[in-house]
Amino acid sequence: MITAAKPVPIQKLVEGLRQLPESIFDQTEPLRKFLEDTPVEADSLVPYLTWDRHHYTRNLIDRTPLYELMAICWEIGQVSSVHNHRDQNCWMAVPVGRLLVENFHLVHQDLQAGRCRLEPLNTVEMNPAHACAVDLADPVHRVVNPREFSQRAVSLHVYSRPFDTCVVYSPEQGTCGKIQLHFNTMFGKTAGN
Ligand code: 2CO
Ligand code: FE2
Repeated sequence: MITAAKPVPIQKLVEGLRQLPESIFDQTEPLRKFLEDTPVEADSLVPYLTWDRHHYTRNLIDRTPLYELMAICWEIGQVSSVHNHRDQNCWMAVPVGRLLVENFHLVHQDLQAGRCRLEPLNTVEMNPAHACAVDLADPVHRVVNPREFSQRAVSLHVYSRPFDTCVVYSPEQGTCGKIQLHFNTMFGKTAGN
């Protein structure tokens, strides 16, 4: 019989991440499996949850030189831009609700000229039983909380190493540009960035 792992408080996940050897963060599957095998109790995330009806919120939970861990809160119908992760590894788990990751293949990019060409690749669902990793071969994606899922969602993101800018793309317009990323809260307190 397959039994789902018992959810743990977020602090347990942080302790676990801090104990992992640095080399784990250079691969994708071991940490994806670790996140799937270490589901997080929704109640323990309450200090990190903020909601904004205009945009998903980014809430930093832990950061070391090696990785950052954040909770992202998605109202019904919210989507991210299509974007990259600056060549960093990324893993996402969804302790609350369900989300879709839409992946794109970047056919061409000229950041100086602000031009790009993208093709849709595939769509993957993330939920409490399924964590995912961004594929470094095709790292451009957007996250969607579809209106028809009819519920808020919370995702946990591990980025290694931390990054605070990314490139956003418009597949329709064929344009791209670099943006700065901000936190709504850091370590449970309103962020002043
Ligand atoms: N990468 C986006 C961010 O950090 C969230 S979309 O999922 O990776 O704001
Ligand atoms: Fe992302």
